[in-house]
Amino acid sequence: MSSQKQPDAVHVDEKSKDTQLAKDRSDGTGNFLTTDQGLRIEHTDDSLKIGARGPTLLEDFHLREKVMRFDHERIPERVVHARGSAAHGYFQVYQPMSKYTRAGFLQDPSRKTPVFVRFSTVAGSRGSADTVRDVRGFAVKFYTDEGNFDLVGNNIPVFFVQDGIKFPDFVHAAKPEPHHEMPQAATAHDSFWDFVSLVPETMHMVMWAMSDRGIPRSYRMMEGFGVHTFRFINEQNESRFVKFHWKPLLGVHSLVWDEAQKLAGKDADFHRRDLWESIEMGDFPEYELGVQIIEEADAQKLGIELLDATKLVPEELVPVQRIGKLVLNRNPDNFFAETEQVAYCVSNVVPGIGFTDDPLMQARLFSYLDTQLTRLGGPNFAELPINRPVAPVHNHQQDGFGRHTVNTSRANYHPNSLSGGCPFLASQKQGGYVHPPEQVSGKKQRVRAESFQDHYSQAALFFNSLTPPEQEHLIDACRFELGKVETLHIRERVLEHFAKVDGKLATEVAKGLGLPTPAAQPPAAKGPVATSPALSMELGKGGGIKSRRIAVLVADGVDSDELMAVRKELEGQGAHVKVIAKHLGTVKAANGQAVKVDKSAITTASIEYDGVYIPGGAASVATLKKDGEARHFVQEAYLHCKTVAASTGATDVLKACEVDPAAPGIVTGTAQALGKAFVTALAKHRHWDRVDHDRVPA
Ligand code: HDE
Repeated sequence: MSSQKQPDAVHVDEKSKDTQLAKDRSDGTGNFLTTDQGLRIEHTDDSLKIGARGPTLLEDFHLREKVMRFDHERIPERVVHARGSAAHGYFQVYQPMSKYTRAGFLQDPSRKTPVFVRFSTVAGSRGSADTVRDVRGFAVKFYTDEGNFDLVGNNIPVFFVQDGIKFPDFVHAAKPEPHHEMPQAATAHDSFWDFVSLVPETMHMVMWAMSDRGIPRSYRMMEGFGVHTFRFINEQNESRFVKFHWKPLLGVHSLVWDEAQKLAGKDADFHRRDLWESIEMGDFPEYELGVQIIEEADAQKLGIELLDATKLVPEELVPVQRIGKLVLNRNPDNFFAETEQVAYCVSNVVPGIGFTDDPLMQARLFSYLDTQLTRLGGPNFAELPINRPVAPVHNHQQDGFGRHTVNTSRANYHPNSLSGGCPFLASQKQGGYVHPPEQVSGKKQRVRAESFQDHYSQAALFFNSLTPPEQEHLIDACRFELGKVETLHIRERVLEHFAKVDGKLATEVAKGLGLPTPAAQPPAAKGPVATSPALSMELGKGGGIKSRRIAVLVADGVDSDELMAVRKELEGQGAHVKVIAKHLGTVKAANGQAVKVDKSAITTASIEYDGVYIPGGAASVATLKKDGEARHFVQEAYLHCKTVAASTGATDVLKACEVDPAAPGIVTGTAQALGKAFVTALAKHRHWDRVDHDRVPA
């Protein structure tokens, strides 16, 4: 019987996962309220009792079920990356990649593979703020014909430690301290920097985390990296090293630290909201998948230890080939069922993709599967709708808490004859996963290789590749974080390490801490390149103003023609305009028209926008000049180096805010002329050249 049956197979397309999930969706609209057993309920607001004021009955199964279900709603949050937001979408390859890999989803440019992507912070709890200084997770689950492939990456291409055995120590040090559980979602405390000061391999990643990469403007505007060196394996079983990258099409952009801190209070969901609203508005986040492919024979020549996750391969040395596009186009239906229950596992690979001996990666291959046993309550979490592959699943795994699958075969073991030997094994040709053969020999020992000992050269490479404003931000971040460290010798020890990265870094941070500068000791080891422009966000800026949010400040008497002209220009470029006034409803324009107000000033702030525009209209300008809230709005945007535009008739508002109309990123002129210059200035994202350290912060 079994030999005549064709094996189950799928031909995944963009909708495959959605169709599968549809079977599990439940919509109460137009339906009766029922118990979990399907029994219709006629009354749910009062428990069953004897008399109106009498005792409640144990017999009340509806009360018991409702309260019992409520009591058990919580599951453990992720031990790291607890705070996250996710979206559905698809991945499409540009060209067949058969020369390098036999992975099916990387062959056919006409096909779209469904994906589920979760972005996260690392240190904070599930309810912590989005805009804290932290690494961001960038985890992608590809539901392919050949099973799920999970690329569980970060927005920083290197990691703090080289060996997974240090991960628990590192995370303990970074998380809130054990005695009082403070601070939440922040590394600005003694135990984190104590660890850093004693484990110099952290230095490269510390540079990244203290740079503007640690405070992204949006999940849609950050890069992603697989971090480890993986393998691509082709049909001929030839193996090459590969490093994965995600490149956002909107460019890579950040917040400024003051803004990030204020956002954490004004809108703790800033990144979550940005992702959700963008997808709802049709601004689908897009990223290109990039690969750096390295021939195994060339690995030694690179002069970079590919198994050391604290090292990157500069793009100038091995270019990033862009091989496909990821598009996120659908928000989840239910946060818990999808975003919370999704389980990414580094060990989920497909034929054509393999691992390396990176000791950090090896620990991850164990950890994800293991942690999910606790978090999702047993071994059957792969059957949860969001985790279930679209590819067919057949094996002898069975039982355990929450089992969904009803196996019908009598033989639950291999080999068997009772079920004709089924399910049977697949050869490589039939899609079986074959580990690439590798010759390995050596002594069993607990050691760190000599090639893992250079901890400073790439930290220096990163620092030296930044533009002066980016370096200044990094120095300020270190002054902030170490300024919060209470133990003097920890601060001093960190400075010693900074001196081994860069003299200016150590001197400037030391000044902020009021400590003597340790003697500079530039890194002895030199990498193959002195600087890598690709590491600077500033040098790689771009992406136009699509999906950017622009605030327009108005009051009664506003010149609505000017407002319309600038709005048209901005919206023509894909930006979103929000009209802000003292109150909701409408304001009356100079020509008598009603202008709809999107937000009242009390409910919003400049930190939620990428730029500000003030249209003319004598009465509106006179009101805004006097209005403290409006002035604060403009001054704050100015201090955060955002583009501020004012029509000629509104430049008095700039004056009232002590904003120099000639400063970089300040655009003035007639509304007709101003639009284009405004768009160009907004596309620069921030104007660092007008930083004014002596101003009173808005
Ligand atoms: Fe993770 N990491 N990690 N990690 N990681 C987890 O798995 C771990 C590392 C990353 O949105 C956990 O399901 C170890 C590097 C992301 O659900 C856990 C080591 C990178 C996410 C775990 C690392 C990451 C996690 C916690 C060092 C970038 C969130 C909950 C050996 C390449 C995935 C869970 C999501 C989550 C372990 C280091 C990325 C405990 C042991 C390097 C994006 O298993």
